[in-house]
Amino acid sequence: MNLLVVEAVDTNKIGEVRGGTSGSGCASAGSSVRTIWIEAFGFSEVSMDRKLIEEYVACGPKLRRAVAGLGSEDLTARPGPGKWSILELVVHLTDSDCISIDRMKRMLTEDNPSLLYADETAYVDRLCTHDQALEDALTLFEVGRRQFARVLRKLPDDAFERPGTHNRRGRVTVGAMVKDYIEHVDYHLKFLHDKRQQLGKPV
Ligand code: NI
Repeated sequence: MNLLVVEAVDTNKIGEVRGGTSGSGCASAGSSVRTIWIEAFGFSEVSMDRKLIEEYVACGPKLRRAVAGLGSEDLTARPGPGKWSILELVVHLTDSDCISIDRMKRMLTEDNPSLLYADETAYVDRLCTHDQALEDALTLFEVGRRQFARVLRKLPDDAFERPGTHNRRGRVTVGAMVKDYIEHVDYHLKFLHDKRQQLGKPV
């Protein structure tokens, strides 16, 4: 079925609505109230809870645990739900993190910078994802968050309200992005766990 899909917690895509099937990893039909709210208003207002920074870092080990015990055939198989393999899903999370951390850095160092759309489906389809290494993707993800958390922990409260303007979604803030990128991992881990189930290798 062709649906208008809201990519629920893809911070680099929040608010973007596009036509397509709900098969790919991020493009789930499971749009949440939060997503609809973000869709309507362009950004999520959150007061920064410092514990979120530690949750943000903890996503690295959590992602690593989620792929434990999988062989190369498991990683490149394409069990449902979603069209992506587990390797594609992990590389997507790593690519999204590289983009989001760069965006937050620019929001912290420039006044309301422009943030450009990135096509996650094209990243997976055109960037030789199955030729990328799981271990390096996990390492990039973990190291990126661990290093950026050292910055986040030192920021004054008002820094989390610093905005950027996405060319499709409008205003976002640093604090909202930290929260959304915790949710981004949890969102995709649900797919990953279901894929493992289909492979006969539940967590
Ligand atoms: Ni995503």
